[in-house]
Amino acid sequence: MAIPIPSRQLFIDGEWKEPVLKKRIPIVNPTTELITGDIPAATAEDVELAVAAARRALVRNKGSDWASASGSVRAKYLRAIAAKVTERKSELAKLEALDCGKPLDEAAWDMDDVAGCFEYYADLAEGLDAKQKAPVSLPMESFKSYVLKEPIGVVALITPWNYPLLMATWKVAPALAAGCTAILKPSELSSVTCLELADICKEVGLPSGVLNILTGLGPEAGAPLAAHPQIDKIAFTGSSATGSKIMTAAAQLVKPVSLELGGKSPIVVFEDVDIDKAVEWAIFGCFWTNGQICSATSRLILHESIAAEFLSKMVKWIKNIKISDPLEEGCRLGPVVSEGQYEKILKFISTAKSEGATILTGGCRPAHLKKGFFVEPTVITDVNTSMQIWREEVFGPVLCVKTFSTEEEAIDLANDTHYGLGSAVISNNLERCERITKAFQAGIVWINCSQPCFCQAPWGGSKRSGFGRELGEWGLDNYLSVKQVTQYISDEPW
Ligand code: TXE
Repeated sequence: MAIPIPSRQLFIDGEWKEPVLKKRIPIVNPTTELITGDIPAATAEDVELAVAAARRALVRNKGSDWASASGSVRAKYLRAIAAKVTERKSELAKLEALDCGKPLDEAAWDMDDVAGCFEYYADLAEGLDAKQKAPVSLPMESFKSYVLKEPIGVVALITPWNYPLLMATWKVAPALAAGCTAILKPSELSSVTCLELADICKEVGLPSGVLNILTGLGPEAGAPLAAHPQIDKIAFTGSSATGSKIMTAAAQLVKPVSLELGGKSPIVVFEDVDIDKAVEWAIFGCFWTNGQICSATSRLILHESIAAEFLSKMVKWIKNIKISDPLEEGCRLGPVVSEGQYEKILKFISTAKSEGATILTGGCRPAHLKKGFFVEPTVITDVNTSMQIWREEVFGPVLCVKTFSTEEEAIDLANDTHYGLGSAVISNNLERCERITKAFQAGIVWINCSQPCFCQAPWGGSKRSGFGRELGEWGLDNYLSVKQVTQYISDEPW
């Protein structure tokens, strides 16, 4: 069932290019721990070539460049990419599962979302044509004013490993739709499907230099890209620590950035719920993609009157989750992405224990799996708010639980974090849900669910989860600059 991982080069100016320093990074299969191939490792020298190519593509020849092509021309390419992703869905899903360990079914759904996102931004690119020269009403008749929305320029897109191709798409699709040219730097831990995106761009004849893909290490490829003076904007998804470095680099040249960083999102469950349904959402909200989701609702805030029944049902549910090779039929939980993440998660669990918390279920490698970076779905109780497990993002299948007695207490617990990405409330009282929605300090609120995501709705956080919004029209605005044009139209002298 497994397929060989294609050996690829960097994708610069529409061509495969060996890295100038000829370096490569091994790909480790997180299920078998074996090396299954390698990816090219870009350095500052390759960044120079990619940025130059993107700049040429932006302003190639007057009239034949990407930035001034009409939205409908750009849409044609985006739709062609979407069609190829759909055509190659099963192969891409297998590569994604092999590379980052997510169950094959989930990887296949990701590919549908990738295609859907390219289609969606194709529609918005077409819509841009009609929105040009949007009039602004002025209080003086002797002037008229309008707004031009123009591509920001050459953009650097730096992405993480949890949804490798989908996170890249959230940035590439709107950037290209807006008329920007781009350099994508995926995570060194899972770059395989992004290199296949390069192959797709070649197949559909995307003009050379419009999208360049540089795989490589953060400090060697990402840092020179973020600091490059010819980059007009940086869009980043990843850790808060790296986000802060990128913001520092951008500040040197006063470059715009959008940052989608970590989270420690709460899910508040009231006493008036259908417990079985609520358990299912809480499990989905934290263990989907192995908890490696920036918005994972990894702090369960549970009304004390239902806590015992809820947790006992939850443990029963968890015991039935199939943990296996992600390519195996029915797999619900695969390995985490890397040995580093595996060690980090186990360390979080042991620190929680040493700080006095209780491991209600999980906490170890599953006994039936001798190889691979597998961690059991873990639920931790007897948590207090000063513990590391309550405060820091684990980015693994680890849920911590606290109980509450009043609504006010629940809100205080939910907001007791430096992060502000996702949040969820489960209750049959919709008035209460509305109150809680307003009280949550977060960019996203889910009511009676957790994690559903649609490319039409804005995505992003507050507090240390970053700023700027991806997806929807907000995602397109990330890559557009607004130009005010005001004309004197009176015959009278000024
Ligand atoms: O993230 P990094 P890592 C969190 C999660 C995880 C932790 C570490 O808690 O355990 O971050 O993961 C590139 N200049 N999230 O180390 O470093 C890097 O190559 C420019 C949350 O993988 O943030 C990769 O392409 N770029 C998160 C990207 O940044 C640099 C998703 C993300 O890597 C760079 C991933 C530098 N100096 C991890 N250093 C989420 N919000 O979804 C690294 N990179």
